[in-house]
Amino acid sequence: MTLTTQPLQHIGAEVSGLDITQPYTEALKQELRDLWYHHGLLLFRNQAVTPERQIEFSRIFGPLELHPLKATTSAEYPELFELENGGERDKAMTASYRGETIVGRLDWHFDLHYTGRPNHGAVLTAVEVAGEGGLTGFGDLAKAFDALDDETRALLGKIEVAYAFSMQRKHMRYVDLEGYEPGPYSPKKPADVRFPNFPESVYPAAMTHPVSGVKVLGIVEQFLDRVVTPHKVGLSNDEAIELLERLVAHTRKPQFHYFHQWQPGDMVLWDNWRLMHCATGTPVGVRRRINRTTIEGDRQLGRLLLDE
Ligand SMILES: O=C(O)CCC(=O)C(=O)O
Ligand SMILES: [Fe+2]
Repeated sequence: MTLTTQPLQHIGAEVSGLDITQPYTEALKQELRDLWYHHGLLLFRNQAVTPERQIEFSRIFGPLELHPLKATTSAEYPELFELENGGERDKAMTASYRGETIVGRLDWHFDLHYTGRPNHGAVLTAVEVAGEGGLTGFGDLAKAFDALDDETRALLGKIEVAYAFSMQRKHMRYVDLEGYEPGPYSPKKPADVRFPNFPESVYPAAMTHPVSGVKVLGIVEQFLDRVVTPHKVGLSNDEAIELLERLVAHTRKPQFHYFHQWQPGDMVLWDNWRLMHCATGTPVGVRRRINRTTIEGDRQLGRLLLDE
């Protein structure tokens, strides 16, 4: 197999020449890992995906992880996490955004961020594509870091940020709450979705990718709470809040984003130590199914604020 790449819009690359029904040589596996680190986001089209093949492909990038949200893992394949819209789980995922009722919208986030140990990456495959909506957005925070001015980059090198896990979107400080109304069944506390009550987590504002060494902006809007001890770097609380507002606005610039509209046979792999992602959600009643496998995070990128 000979792989070729084509840039996607703004970030990431589409890879041609892979056939997941064929065996992988060691050289091909290494080439795929190199492309993953280089681009952060890889799209493969027209793949004859089965759960077994998705699991085998994902293992090229590391051991697989089971997600804490047990309710949605596949009974047959514990490594497979089924994301479904248009089924019985819709109720808890439904909310209103500027008068529109939407199922499964997710703000920009890193997966498992609240554990201090985000998974290394994940693979999504299209099982059933939505007739309307259902895009997955990716944002390259290495590119976002590079695009900052020198002064801001130097300041970020001295700062840590705290993230406060919460189930209610309206409690999050830096997401866009304009016109947002939770739905009648929106979860109110972690136990409502069988989640543990995660403590706050703290990350460097300028993260270093553990493998590639690239600098990654450690700012993502979901759960973002505050700069830790801003006075230590000479910032007032007001200045610290304004800094986070400015950085969140920076991460929202389309030049760092790629939104994937799913087609049957699509498979997407991303580096969760570098890219944030989001989901646009679907209108009520629209069916969509994505199968997901998760590549284990074997490094502690953040710490939990348990007893400080
Ligand atoms: O449904 C999607 O498009 C992505 C959902 C998501 O955030 C994830 O799989 O981690
Ligand atoms: Fe996610």
